[in-house]
Amino acid sequence: MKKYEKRGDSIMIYTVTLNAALDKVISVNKLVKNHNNKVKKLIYDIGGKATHVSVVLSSMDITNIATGILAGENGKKVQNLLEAKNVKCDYVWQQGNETRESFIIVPEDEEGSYMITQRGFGIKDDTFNRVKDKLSNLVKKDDIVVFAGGPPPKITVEKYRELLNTVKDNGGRLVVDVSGEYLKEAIEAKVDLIKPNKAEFNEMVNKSLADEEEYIKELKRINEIGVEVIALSLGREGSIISTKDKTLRVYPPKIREVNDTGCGDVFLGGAVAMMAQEKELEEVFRFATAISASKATKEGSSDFDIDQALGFLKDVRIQYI
Ligand code: TA6
Repeated sequence: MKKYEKRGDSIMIYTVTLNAALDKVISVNKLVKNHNNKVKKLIYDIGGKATHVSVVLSSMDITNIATGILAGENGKKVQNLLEAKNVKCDYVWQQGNETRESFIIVPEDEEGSYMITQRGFGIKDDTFNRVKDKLSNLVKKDDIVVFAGGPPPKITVEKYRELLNTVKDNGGRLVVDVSGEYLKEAIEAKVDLIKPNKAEFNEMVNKSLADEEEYIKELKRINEIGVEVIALSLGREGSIISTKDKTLRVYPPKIREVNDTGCGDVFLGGAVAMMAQEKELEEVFRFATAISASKATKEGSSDFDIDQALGFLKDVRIQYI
């Protein structure tokens, strides 16, 4: 992993959630179509992806600031949930709107969950400019800025690129978890780390890659363009980590899954936590995999247990391919 030039002050990490969400995690015994399925348990949790990265960093006492866009009573609920997890918030608020809701249905009789997310409200130019100005004023050389989550309406690919460039102009490092045309922009911007899943990767390369060898060929092509690290998420099967010099196949520990929602976001949070401590590639993604496995054993979308994750480290298997 790229090393920072030692700075007098410590680096800062900013997480940018442009389309935060209030998650409503609903567990049911089983989900039956055309049936009145009764709620067994309802948890309000933090949503929107980069928010989860801040939750991981703050749980490890790694200094960070959660920013992006919030609105209304739902926005206040999200900020309260973040602050209850010791996350320092500095969001831009848009008046007259409500932060969206994500509905995550977790049937207890099967693995996995069903996620239904609202699109979110349209971002006004003034709101966008305030986010851009905030990043321009705050980000310093070698700071890490994490963009994660689908952008909201009116944040065009061009505007997204403007935000990435604002960070780059200040010498910041970029970690991006996004899909579609936005992911292509991130690659063209030569960000430091991207974390697509298989579907997002196939969509981005515009073909359905058949086997590991084809994936690795495409991964190396993107490394050559200038993206330092690509973490290709394979969900429950783990991940492939690609840099110019190395390719890792990382296998997660065996766990009893309760809710897979948020695993990718907590994985990214774990990776950023290790990057900020300048750990080597293997250690970065061993920890990312372990903490993501811990999240899978929890009900909420931003829950995990650091001690449980540390216990999983020995069970994460890493192969060089
Ligand atoms: O990955 C989990 C999650 O962040 C949920 O918390 C839910 O809010 C959803 O994803 C939001 O995804 P989106 O891509 O719509 O930003």
